[in-house]
Amino acid sequence: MREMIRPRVLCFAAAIVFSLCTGFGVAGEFQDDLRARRARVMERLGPEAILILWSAPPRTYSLDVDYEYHQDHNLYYLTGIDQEETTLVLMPGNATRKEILFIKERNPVREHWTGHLLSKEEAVAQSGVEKVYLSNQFEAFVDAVLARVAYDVPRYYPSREYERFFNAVSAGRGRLSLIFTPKASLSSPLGPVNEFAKRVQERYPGIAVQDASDIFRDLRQVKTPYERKILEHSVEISNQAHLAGMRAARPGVYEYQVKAAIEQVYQTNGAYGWGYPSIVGSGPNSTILHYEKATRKMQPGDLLLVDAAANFGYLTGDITRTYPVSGTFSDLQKEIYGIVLSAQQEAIKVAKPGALLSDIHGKTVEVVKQGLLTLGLITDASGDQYKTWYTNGACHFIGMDVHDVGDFETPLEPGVAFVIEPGIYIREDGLSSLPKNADNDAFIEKVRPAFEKYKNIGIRIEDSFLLTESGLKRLSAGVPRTIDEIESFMKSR
Ligand SMILES: [Mn+2]
Repeated sequence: MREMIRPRVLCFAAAIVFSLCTGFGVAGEFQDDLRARRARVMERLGPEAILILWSAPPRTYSLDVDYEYHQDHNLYYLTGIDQEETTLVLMPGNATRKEILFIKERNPVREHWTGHLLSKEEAVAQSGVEKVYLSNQFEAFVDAVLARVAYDVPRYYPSREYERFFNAVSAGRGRLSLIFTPKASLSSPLGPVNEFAKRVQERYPGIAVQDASDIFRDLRQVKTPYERKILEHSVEISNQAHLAGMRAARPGVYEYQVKAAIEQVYQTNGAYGWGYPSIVGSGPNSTILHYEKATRKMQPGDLLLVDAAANFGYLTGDITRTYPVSGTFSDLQKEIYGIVLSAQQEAIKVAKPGALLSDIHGKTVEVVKQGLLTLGLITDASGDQYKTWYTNGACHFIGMDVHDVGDFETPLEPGVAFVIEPGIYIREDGLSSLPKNADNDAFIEKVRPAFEKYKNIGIRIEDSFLLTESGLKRLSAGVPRTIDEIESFMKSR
């Protein structure tokens, strides 16, 4: 027995010594995860590639004021550093320097104005990357290694540091991996990454340039245990924010006051802010999918559609609730609400390992079609008439981006986070905006009575889910969702 225990005790002791020596104590869980993420990226890259990832540029708000800085998500995913002018290089074939970070040089005068910049030691501690250079060394580094010249290695001292990559380049197998920005059109200017790729191809035609987007798409689609924990916490903040919004909403109050109540909860709970601009739309505004103005005064009898979530630790959920500002649903509102809710509830049953997001969406469509037919808002459930009123897709991944990267063709597995968000929007111009033709004329004539009854009702119900080894977890379950839950919450507030 004793023989079996001893190795575990040793490992434990070694772990303590390691964390004491390297300074990765309490904060080490994130750094361990970052290291594991980089290792998985390097495995996909292979030893003959070099990956370069740049930080997001600061963006001007106006004149000399910038928007709050927000890091590029792929760079943050691998470094945990949210400082501008940061570049990560991965060279999986290197002997020791497989991970290299470039950071902005410290400058006391500048730091007096705009705050602390990371020292090399702090960058090491924050990212777990052990080789750190200054950003003004990046040009020289890249020029050297692409030309097969060892960088920062004593000149007359034989080094095998970069040998694997250099040999690959000599043999015409060297690859440069970048994340390309999608091209808007042929005439739009190339982004900086594409410009960089073009210059490399001109100067080093032997190095193939490849897009690394798929690697990040695949890895980010399956959340690590650490990410799951942060995402759950992020959604919990959003849940509290939705409750605050429900408490603030009433006739005579402006939409922006509800928005303020929601976003205050983000700030007081240590979130960076919103994961996407809050949508707070009352009355007819509830039928606008991405209504962001929030300027209307709410009227008795209005429904309020709130689609909002916090960004905590660079992870965001996505939650929508639609509720009556006076506290009780009208009968007509209940009819539409009931359809959307049962569409979501039926779809949840489909959300199992092995399913595709399109299967879940398909289930919502089935239920919505039947409901719209029953209410007289469509005349034929076999075709696409429902798309007049159900205009959004029910599912997308969530994570660092609210519409997160991920492959829709990959079956669901534990670690995948996504939303189910069916909606019905009876918007004022829903019929008049249909293309003019005989079919539509007949359709409009038949559904007009129902349209007049339900117009200006917009309802979306959206929850954030995490598929785990023990089943599906509705992370936003803390926000009232059924008609009873909502009405009793509004009564008790
Ligand atoms: Mn959504």
